[in-house]
Amino acid sequence: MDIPESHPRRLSLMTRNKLVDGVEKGITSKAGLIAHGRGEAFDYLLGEKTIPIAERAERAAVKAMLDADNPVISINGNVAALVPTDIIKLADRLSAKLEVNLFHRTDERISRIIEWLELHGGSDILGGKPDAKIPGLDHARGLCTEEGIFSADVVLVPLEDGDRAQALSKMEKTVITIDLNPLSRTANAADITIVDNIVRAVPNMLELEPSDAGFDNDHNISEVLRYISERLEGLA
Ligand code: PTJ
Repeated sequence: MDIPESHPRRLSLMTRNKLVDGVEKGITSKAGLIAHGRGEAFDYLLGEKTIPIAERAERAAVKAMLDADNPVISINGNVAALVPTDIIKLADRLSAKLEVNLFHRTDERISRIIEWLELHGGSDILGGKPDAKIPGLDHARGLCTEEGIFSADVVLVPLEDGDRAQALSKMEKTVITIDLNPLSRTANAADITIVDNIVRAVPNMLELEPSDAGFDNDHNISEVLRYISERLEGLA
């Protein structure tokens, strides 16, 4: 769909179009459209911008990934559709592996996402041949690779399902997420929670200096909730 340059919600509509295209290309799941709608609602509450609290978490995430022995970025159908080029650049900056790992898993969608990422300059993308399983998750959702997510010490799981984030945390990995919903189970299971839209967070993480000085995730999530509540009070 063509969106006029003058449309006040152009950016948001273009982002939606990427996901609709993702569904049409067999990359994004239909449930991914619903997940994005939930994210958009929270983005409205933040004012559709990266708040300083989120930037703090982004810096801490960059530091944790740079300090890791085996950092891995998990890719799902929404991440692939929204930020294919930037997520590859981020893996490059952080010397991280990329692994396609899906909630609504089908072999066909995994292959299409790998091809899509290769088209955007990615290489050695894991996930096509799972040979390990995250304990505590039922069969398909737990599949992963030994080389990637299974042996990762630090894992970035943007837009993740709560069960899987909790299962990764039980494996004693440092779990980083990007999730616009500060109330989600994933947001609360993670060690570093970036409450920001992935379309802003990943480009930010390409530029920001790493720093975890004084970072405390529980405190950070509380600050996000306070920010939203004060903003709404102001608007009311
Ligand atoms: O491609 P698959 O099969 O792996 O499925 C991917 C989805 C996202 C459908 C799947 O993981 C899922 O159902 O996730 P949830 O449980 O809906 O959680 C996704 C979280 O991401 C929610 O808390 C949303 O608010 C949040 N979210 C959605 N869009 C964005 C977002 N966070 C940051 N940026 C977004 N653009």
